[in-house]
Amino acid sequence: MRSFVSVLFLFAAYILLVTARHRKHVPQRPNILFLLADDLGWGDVEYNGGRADTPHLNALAHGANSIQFTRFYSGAPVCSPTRGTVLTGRNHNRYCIWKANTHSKDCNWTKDFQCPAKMPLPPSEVTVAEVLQTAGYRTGVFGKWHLGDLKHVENGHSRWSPSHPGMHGFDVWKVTERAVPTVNPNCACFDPETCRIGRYRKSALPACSNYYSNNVSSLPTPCPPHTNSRTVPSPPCPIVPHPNAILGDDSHFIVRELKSFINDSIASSHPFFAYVPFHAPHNRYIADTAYAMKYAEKGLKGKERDYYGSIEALDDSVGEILAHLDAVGIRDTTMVWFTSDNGPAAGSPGSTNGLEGEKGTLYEGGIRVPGILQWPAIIEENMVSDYQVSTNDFLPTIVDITNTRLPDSRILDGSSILPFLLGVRTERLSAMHWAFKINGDFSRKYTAVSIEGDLKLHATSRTVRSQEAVCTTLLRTK
Ligand SMILES: [Ca+2]
Repeated sequence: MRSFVSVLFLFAAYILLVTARHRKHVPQRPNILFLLADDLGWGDVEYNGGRADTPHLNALAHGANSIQFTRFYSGAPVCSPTRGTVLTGRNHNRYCIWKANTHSKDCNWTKDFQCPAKMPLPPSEVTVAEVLQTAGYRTGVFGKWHLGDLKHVENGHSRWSPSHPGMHGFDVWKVTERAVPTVNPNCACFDPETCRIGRYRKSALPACSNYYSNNVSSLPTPCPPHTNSRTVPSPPCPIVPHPNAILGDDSHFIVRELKSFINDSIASSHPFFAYVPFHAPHNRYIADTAYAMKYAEKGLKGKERDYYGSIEALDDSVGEILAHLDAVGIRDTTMVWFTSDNGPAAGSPGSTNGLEGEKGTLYEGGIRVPGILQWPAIIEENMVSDYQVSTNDFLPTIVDITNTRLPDSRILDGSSILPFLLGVRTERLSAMHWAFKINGDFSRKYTAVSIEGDLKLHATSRTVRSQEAVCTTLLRTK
């Protein structure tokens, strides 16, 4: 009898322990930072065998309040589609962003909404920024937008396009339309040696307007700050390039803008969401002088020197962000996500550290990317986890944590990882799916992939017209 009571007591204690763990208090209004590298391969970070020095990312991955995900996936194998998945929680094929640089004529939605922009994220999509903006968050995006041109020409004047970040829930934005050089980003430049020292042909100066912003003092009223996420300004507001020359490393510029946004958010007593899509290490990767010299001293030159140098500049920028969170006392109340939008580009020095494929493919090297989440409020000890996460999961997770809602019952392709963070769930319940057309061209081969547990279904078709799968393989992803 005594042993039965003892067992009963131990069982009750176990239940209490488990329940207490599951009752862990979840702060509903954390600050949220989503840091996104561009074309950073699985093997490009030092902690996964990369050749660039990434001490800050190493520390973040190994930090006491971090999870290092070994199975973190981008929602697509190229830029624009993955960015759509981050913001919407939905597969990019649902809103016609088949590829990077998709032109609006490819999209059916333009029949109902005349958008002159390229690569537009449709206004009908609801972004995580809109959800959080509605919930009282201050929202900002700094870096590479790549979800629609920011401007269009109307009656000879450059105007805001209907697909800029202000249309998608961002209060503050300083963004580019697409890739820019990782040094001196505000000017078109094609030669690393020339770009590095900021020496441009005068003929290139008119092109020095890659960054656009909605809160520069030169904007006329009543346009700025443009915070209405659904209304096209009427009359359309002129789009104004960032007024100052941006010299030096682009990642550092982005962080300076981000720190200012964080400080303003604290001053306004609002929680913030900042989406920070860096340009590094996407081509044209150019290392700023100090970084270039460091890797030159290691015997590297040309593309390798600049590629690794631009990654270390990115790493230093991440370190600067984390130091700033400490300096202003919000490290514990801020969740920090870090990942990449796809694998390394073919022809770049980027590394998958042995994973098959590269950017543009749905093999592991194209979509399995570095992934880290730091959140001291919930994560109490470092964990290296093979729990599968996709960029599609970001919005559902944030909606779950903040106890917010989407305005309708639209289909989401991601799922919340909060149950995993709380220890309630140890394995992903739902499969993850990709469908990608090479170069977005329907007449060429497409690939569809599903991952469930350790199994990966990889199907290809010669033509989408035939709907005929000519190759289907089932393979283990590890
Ligand atoms: Ca990319």
